[in-house]
Order: sequence, then C-alpha cells, then structure tokens
Amino acid sequence: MTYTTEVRAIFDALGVPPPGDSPGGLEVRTPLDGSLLARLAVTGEAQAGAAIERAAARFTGWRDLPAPRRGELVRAFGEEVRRHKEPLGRLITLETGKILQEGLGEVQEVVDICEFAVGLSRQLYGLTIASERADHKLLETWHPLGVVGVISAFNFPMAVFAWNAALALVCGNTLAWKPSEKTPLSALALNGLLLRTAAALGQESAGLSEVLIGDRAVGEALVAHRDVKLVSATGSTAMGRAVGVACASSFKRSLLELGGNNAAIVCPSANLELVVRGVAFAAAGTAGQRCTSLRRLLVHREIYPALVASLVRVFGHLPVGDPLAAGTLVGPLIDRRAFEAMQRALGEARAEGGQVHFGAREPVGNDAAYYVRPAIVELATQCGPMLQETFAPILYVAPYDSFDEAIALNNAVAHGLSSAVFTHDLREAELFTSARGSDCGIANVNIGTSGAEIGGAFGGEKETGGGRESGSDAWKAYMRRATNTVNFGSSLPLAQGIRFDV
Ligand code: UN1
Repeated sequence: MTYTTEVRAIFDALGVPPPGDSPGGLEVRTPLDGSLLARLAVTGEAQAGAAIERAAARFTGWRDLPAPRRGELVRAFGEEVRRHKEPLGRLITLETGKILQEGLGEVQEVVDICEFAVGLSRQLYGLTIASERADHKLLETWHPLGVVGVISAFNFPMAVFAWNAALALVCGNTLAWKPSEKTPLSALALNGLLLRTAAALGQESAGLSEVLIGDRAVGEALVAHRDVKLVSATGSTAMGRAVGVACASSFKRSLLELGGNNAAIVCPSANLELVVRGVAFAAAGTAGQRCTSLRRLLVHREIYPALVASLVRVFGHLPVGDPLAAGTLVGPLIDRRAFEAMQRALGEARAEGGQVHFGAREPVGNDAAYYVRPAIVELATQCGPMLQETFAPILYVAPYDSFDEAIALNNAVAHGLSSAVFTHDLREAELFTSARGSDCGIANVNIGTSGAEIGGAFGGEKETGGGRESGSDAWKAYMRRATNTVNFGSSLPLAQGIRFDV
C-alpha cells in the first residue's frame, strides 16, 4: 500500500470524507520518503471570511446551550477519538514523521483533554466576593467569547488543536482552525471526526469548527477578522510576534505558545541511569521537534565525563529509521529546511570550538527524506548556537561548577518554556522550583523537559509568549469575565461612602 492509499484508508476508517485532489493546490508530502500524500485546495481570503462568519453565526446557538450539554459533544468526540486511536496515530506519523508510539501518545493527549473538558463543563465557576455594602452581592461570572481562532504547528497536529478546542467548546465558543500547511490532513481528519460526532448527536455542525487550509496569508486573514475574538497560536517566536502585534493593535486577545530553548541541570547526586533515559527521550524523541525538547544540558563538572560518555554511547545506538516500524525511536525531520537549519547550527558550534558527536544524515529512505542521528555538542561554556532554539535534535552540553551558576545559565536565554533539574538534594530541587529558581513556565524535578500531562497549565514565559493552554485554570482564557454587583436592599448606598443625594 502506498502512503497515499493508506491516507485514504484512514479517512475511510474514520468515516470522514477524504479530501479531493486539487491539481495546483497545496502539496502535502510525507517526511518518510517525500512522496505526495495529497493536493489540497487552499482557502482563499473570501472563503476564509465566509468560514469565520459561519462560525460567528453558529456561536449564538452554541453559547445558549448549557455548558454540561456542550460537554456532551466533547465527551462523544473524545470517545470517537479513543475508538480511532490507531488510524489517527498512523496519520500523525505519516504527516509529521514522529514514531508511531508518539503518534498514538498524541492521540491519547486528545482523549485526555476531552475528558478534562467534560468535567470542566460542570465546573465553570466564578467567585463571590464580600461586598462593602449592606444587602449587596458582589460576584464574578464567566461568559463565552465568540469565535476562537487556532493556529497550530506541524509537530503536534492534533493535540494542540484539541487543547484549545475541547476547552473553547465547553466554554461556549466556536472555532476557526488554521493548521500548519505541513500537516493539514491531520486537521481535516480530526475536525471531520468532530463534525461527524456533532451531526450524530443531532447538533448543527456547520460553523462549529471551520478548518482554513493554507500558509501565512490565511493565518493573517484569520487574525485580522473582526469576528475572531481570541487567537491562540502555537509556533515560532517570529510568527507569535506578528500575531501578538496584530492582535494588540485591535485589542484582540491572543494566547501565544511559542518556542523553547529548554535546559536540564544535572547535579552530582542525580541518578545517572535515570538521567540518561530522561535526556534521551527529551532530546532525541520526536527528532528534537517538540517545543519542549531538551536542547541544553548543564552538567556539574564532577560528573561531566561519565555522563557525557554514557550519552554518547546511547545516542550512537539510537534506532533511527521508519517511524511506523516497531523499535524505531527516531524518525525523519519534517523537511529539508529543518535539516539545513540543523547543519547550520552544527557548523556554528564547530566554529565556537564545540565537539560535535553525530548529527549527520543516516542512510535511510531516499534523497527526499531527512533522517539524522541526533547530535550531542560539547561546549566549554554556554555560547553561540546554544543560545538559539534550533528545531532539530541537537543537545548542547556544558559544564557548571555551582548550583547558582547553573540556575543563571538555565535562565540566560530568550525563551522560558520548559526546564528540569536532576538531583536527590531536596534543597536544590526546592530552590530550582522557587521564585529564585527556573524562570520557565514548566520546571520539573527528576524528569525531562518534554511530555507534559494535560492536567497542568502548559506554556511559558519571555519569548515563549506567556500564554497558558490545556489544564488547570487555562479555561479562563477562553471566556470573558464580568463583575456583577447586585443590590437586594431598598436603599442605594454608594461604594467608597460617597454621598450623592438628589
Ligand atoms: C509542542 O511541542 O508544541 O509537553 C507541545 C509535551 C507535549 C506537548 C508539546 N505534551 O511535550
């Protein structure tokens, strides 16, 4: 079976109509061997506007449905996704190149956030606050926003949408989704399943969640549209800066989840066997293409030689190859540009005097596929390319002498997404997770930087954009807050004791 026929079979298994063939349209290629999976019609500006207007028209009816009823759709959708975990996982692998285990894990993340959101649909709570006035009640209520625009990246083509969609839907919003132009099939499949589920429940599916196919132009149309009330964007810092500025100029809300240049600190007391496993998954897993991927390893000088030797041994044997095959741990990079960016960074590291282990192309697949052995780069100090996020499997390693120095190095980059410390010293663990410790949105102890559960709020500081998605109280970003003061007495006392007698 060719990958193209497999894609068609996956859409069939999902009960979702496969996308038609549009000669001259957007070409979707698999990173497995560069072959063509589909040619999709690009959403023009007028079509994007019409889709967003459908979502805006659908909003009022959806808003007026009680939240637990809205949760019924999300529950049924989560069940459908669970039932179709295998084909959805395979589609993710075919489109992104991540290994099947991780494709399935991503689908599980969709199921998990749906379950979270179903519970949430009965817990959209506000505060009551003590009023300073007699016979007055002061409270907060939360209301839906309208159309939520989602821009998602290639590396998590289903989960990131689901973090947004599950929450946005139970909160009473409708959706317009612009997926990465590298992974539109995952979007069409998942969204198709959502709409099919809605229709099966007797709910109007048109306008509930619209997919916009295309590149930056369609993203810009989404951000600019007046009916889009929140833009939740995941991707590069450059993209996020453009989205953030465009939203700010029209006072539109934005929720940004951008890059990361994530570090882990390894202390002398750490369990080095656990460190090696944690580091291998975080740095080489997903071929280094998670925003939470581990990029910088800061190792205490005492244990540096032993740890680096173990890591070099393990990286040298990582099974790189077909991501659908059992046993493979590292699939291909997404495309040639990713490969070139990786090689450029390795060249810069060499120019800084870095010692580069691995990082070259592996003899897998054909010329149009970019399989690489994840690289380890030893640097005497944190400098040069180690300070940049390169979306590729490069692990920079540098030694440190004191824990305070390690924290300073952890925080000395532009991004602030994820971080970790490996230690058995309680004081180091507590310091790292305290206000004087890591400045990131995620600070872990004795696990790697990637692979967060959906229950916590997900996102980071500084050039990571400051947004929070997924669990905890991230739902509040998808609603607007109203403060209500209710007078149930028969006089009209004014706040602050002001007298205004007429
Ligand atoms: C991303 O790379 O954009 O924590 C998201 C993780 C995943 C999500 C990553 N749950 O690695």
